[in-house]
Amino acid sequence: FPMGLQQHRALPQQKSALPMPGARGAHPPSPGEATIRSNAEAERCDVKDRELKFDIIPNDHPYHNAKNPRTVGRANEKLASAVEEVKKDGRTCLVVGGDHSLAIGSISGHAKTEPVIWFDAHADINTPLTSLSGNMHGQPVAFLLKELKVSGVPGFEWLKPCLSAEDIVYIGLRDVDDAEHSLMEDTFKKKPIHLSFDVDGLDPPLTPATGTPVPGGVTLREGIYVAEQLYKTGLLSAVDTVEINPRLGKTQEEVDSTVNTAVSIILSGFGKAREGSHSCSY
Ligand code: NNH
Ligand code: MN
Ligand code: MN
Ligand code: MN
Repeated sequence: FPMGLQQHRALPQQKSALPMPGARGAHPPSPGEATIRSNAEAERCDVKDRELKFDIIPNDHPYHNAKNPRTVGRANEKLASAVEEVKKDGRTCLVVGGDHSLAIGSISGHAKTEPVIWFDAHADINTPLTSLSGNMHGQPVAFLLKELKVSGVPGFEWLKPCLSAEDIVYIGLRDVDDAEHSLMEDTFKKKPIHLSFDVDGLDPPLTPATGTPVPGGVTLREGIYVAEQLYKTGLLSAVDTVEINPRLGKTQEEVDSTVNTAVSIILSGFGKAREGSHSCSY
């Protein structure tokens, strides 16, 4: 069911909504729904929810390696219209669900979907031809991408792929199938990366000699990790390290820790790995 939330506190005119899919039909709010609603309302959100009833299509035979295509396709068609309505209502849409295949409907219904941040251990970019599991939750990105031209899947006649490869950012990937890796290599063009690193993004005790420290920053471990990972892409082509101001250090120690922190970030960006490495590519 889709639900609408209105945030009174931060952005008075911004409202939000949640469609929550579930195949049970009309039902009293589940404990999960009630918990979300009461917590959201405690935060002074104006919650508007709605029921979505999904049909289970009998004899829903697989289409290649896509299981239950008609059931999933029609559920997503409904979800897409529900999300569209929530957006017309001027609300922010929240979908709480089980199966990630719901992103096909959710993203299609949310016409303005650039960029999409795909936060997941998995790339979910299998097609009905490449999937090893047959699970639809491993395929939504392929269905949404214009480049992959997935078509002919029963239940998805309504779907028009709405995303281009450059609209997707993945965060957290760590279990990508071989076929998915090939699809990603073919689909996503690798562009050189420019890292502009303001040391005040780190936690102030790490770089006290900077002009505008703000508490609650990134740890050294996290900062180094980011730089190491960027190095490992092989695409890092320029780096700024900024807001290092030795004159603002109150003691020599403050100056030193600021400089040392910056140096370790820089070295990580240029190939120094904490587990050891043969050489840096300065
Ligand atoms: N890549 C596997 C598949 O396509 C696993 C996908 N599983 C997920 N994706 N949970 O988020 O079946
Ligand atoms: Mn997923
Ligand atoms: Mn996943
Ligand atoms: Mn700054």
